[in-house]
Amino acid sequence: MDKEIILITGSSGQLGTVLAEKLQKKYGVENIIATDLRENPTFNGVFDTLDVTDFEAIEATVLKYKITQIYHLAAILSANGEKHPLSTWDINMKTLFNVLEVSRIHKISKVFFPSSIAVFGNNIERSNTPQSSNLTPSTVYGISKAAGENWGKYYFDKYDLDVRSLRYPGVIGYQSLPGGGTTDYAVDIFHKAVKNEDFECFLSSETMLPMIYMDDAIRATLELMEAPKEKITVRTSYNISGLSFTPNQLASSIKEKYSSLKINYKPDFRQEIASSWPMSIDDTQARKDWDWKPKFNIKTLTETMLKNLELKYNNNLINS
Ligand code: AKB
Repeated sequence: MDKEIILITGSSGQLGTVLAEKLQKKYGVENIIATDLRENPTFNGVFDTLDVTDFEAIEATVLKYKITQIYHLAAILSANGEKHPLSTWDINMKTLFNVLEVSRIHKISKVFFPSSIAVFGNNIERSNTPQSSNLTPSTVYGISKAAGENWGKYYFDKYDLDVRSLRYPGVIGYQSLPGGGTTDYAVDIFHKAVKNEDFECFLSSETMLPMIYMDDAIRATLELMEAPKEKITVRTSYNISGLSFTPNQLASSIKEKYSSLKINYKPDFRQEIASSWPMSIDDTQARKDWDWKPKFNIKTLTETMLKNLELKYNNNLINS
């Protein structure tokens, strides 16, 4: 196997933090080039600041390190994106075009582009939402992801650039915090429980959404990226499913250990976004093409989150 040198954009984000570490273990610390807009002094490994909206900057990074693969994670998420719709579109699309173009010009072997359940909007079957649903996203973030999926396919069809993509549900992990998404409540609630603080939920108690535990999300990403090219039949983006729950169901699961946890439901603008998203996802195609199967259910997810956050807070590894 040729040596892979992997560039990650947005590496300080929720997924990037964990993915960078997993890729370092797999390919060697020196072969993972983590980048983000801002310095990350605590990052263990090779890190450069990089503004992905700047084509010359990303091209210089690709040439400097002789990059062979790119995981393009930098993006503005659903809830934050609604505060500045036009600049969200500009940033999400400009960064993607720069990554696709630099990959085409410099013959990058594989590109990973994260899509999201946000590509779905009203007019879908909300239960077991099929892979081939109509995409009528309700947020600028969702529109940028739906467009991005199609641009990925275009670069594959037209230039044979091997772009692969997953439609992530809400990702839940203890290692990092999400920023500006509609599913963020499902991480925040764990931090509040472990700190013995009350939790105010910005979604209503019965809002069912698809979620995935971090280990499953990372494993899905690596399994997709490692699958033989001929097995990838979806060149827009694969539906993947982890589990689905409501805030009420998650709270009950946490209360098995933290029985005094108090939750106040105060839906805000994010409720409308969540109500337009699927409640659960049909990921048959991912299962068929590259053997996808999630491992975590609500019980194992809750236990793992609580155990690891307790360790972190007790060792003062997180600011309380
Ligand atoms: C968000 O809530 O915006 C993200 C997502 C589902 O893509 N977590």
